[in-house]
Amino acid sequence: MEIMKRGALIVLEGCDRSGKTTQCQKVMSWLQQSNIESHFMRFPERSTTIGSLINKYLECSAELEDHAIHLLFSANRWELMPDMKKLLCKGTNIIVDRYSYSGIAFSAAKPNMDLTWCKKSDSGLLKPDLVIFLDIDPTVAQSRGEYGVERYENLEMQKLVRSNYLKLKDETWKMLADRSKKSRVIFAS
Ligand code: DGP
Ligand code: NA
Ligand code: NA
Repeated sequence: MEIMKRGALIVLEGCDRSGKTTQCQKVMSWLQQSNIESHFMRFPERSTTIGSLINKYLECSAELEDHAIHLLFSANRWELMPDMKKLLCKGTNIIVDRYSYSGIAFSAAKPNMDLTWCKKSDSGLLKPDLVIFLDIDPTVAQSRGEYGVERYENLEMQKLVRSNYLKLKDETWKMLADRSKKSRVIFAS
């Protein structure tokens, strides 16, 4: 009897302009060339009803109270959980551009929001098998194209977000340092 292997849930995380989207595309094309059944997803997924509200918030065309938008980001992950479970169960790997760690790191960077509270609404979501964190110096990110277009893209916020990410790191994380900085080396945690 052939035993079906569950797909792997692989998440890429990092501050804004850390290069996640580019790296996700590279990983996806490598997987496809290698004939490894894989599916790409991203959070926030802006195409749903909840996602369109999140999109308006990020583009600054809507204002939402901090806790309320936090819960919407979380709901956006919950609404896609059944699809993710189905894919993983039939053996498809999923590569995800951002996940709960963004949810916690970004929201908890706001005044009057803390990590413990922010973790609660994502508790029970599928746990990733691997989290690849693209670590970039927020001042380097700031110099990249189109920086500052969306709500959270400012240096103060991104510094707080990075320090929150580092508090969330666990045994599933691999840290990739930015290669444009010569003093740093790529290391596996
Ligand atoms: P992106 O589409 O990857 O550029 O992400 C959009 C922005 O939203 C980015 O600044 C990170 C932020 N973000 C992603 N997920 C969450 C979340 O769950 N909560 C909050 N507060 N921000 C998030
Ligand atoms: Na962004
Ligand atoms: Na805070």
